[in-house]
Amino acid sequence: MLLACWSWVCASLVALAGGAKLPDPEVKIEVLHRPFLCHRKSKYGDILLVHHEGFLENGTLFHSSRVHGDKNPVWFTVGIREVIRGWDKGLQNMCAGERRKLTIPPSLAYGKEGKGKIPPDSTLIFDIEIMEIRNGPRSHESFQEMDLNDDWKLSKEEVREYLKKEFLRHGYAPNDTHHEAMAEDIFSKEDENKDGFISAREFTYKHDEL
Ligand SMILES: [Ca+2]
Ligand SMILES: [Ca+2]
Repeated sequence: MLLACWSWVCASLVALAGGAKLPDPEVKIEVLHRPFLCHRKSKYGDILLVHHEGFLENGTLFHSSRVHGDKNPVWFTVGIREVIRGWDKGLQNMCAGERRKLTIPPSLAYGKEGKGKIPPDSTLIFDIEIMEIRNGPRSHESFQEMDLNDDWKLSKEEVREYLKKEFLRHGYAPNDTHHEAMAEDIFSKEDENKDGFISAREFTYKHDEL
């Protein structure tokens, strides 16, 4: 399981690495199953739990989360390039229980290099099912949860409390020294005007427009 704060830090790093942009090719999205009940839809910054099968264009299966590894679905944050860009683009606006087929051009997947079993310049086809959707570290809900005194800004104390809670929630022992260092790191990136607080605007600012 990913810790929310790691994704948060990761998002800032990705933003720094970002460069000039060309118009993007599209992901082809086909809905295979849409559940009758849909309480909320996935959006930028959400954490998704998914099962997935990946195929090459010739039909070769190169990965299945149901068959390979520990056979568990995987968690990731959508929209921050923690995964290939084709997933970031193709898995928004989805309900829990929904299944989609995504056809992803190489430039939104592993590009000219390829990776492992994936040859260079491969178009990839994924069958993806969302098992669960959770609020990501960038959501309005997360901000409110972190802002303990409701003053619309986060102090270092509040960020440390949040990190402690996240650690416990994921079954790790809290570690004050570690949280202190993480809070420092987060503030050095997120507190843009260096006033010692992360404002709601600083928090929800999208580093990477899709
Ligand atoms: Ca506060
Ligand atoms: Ca600030």
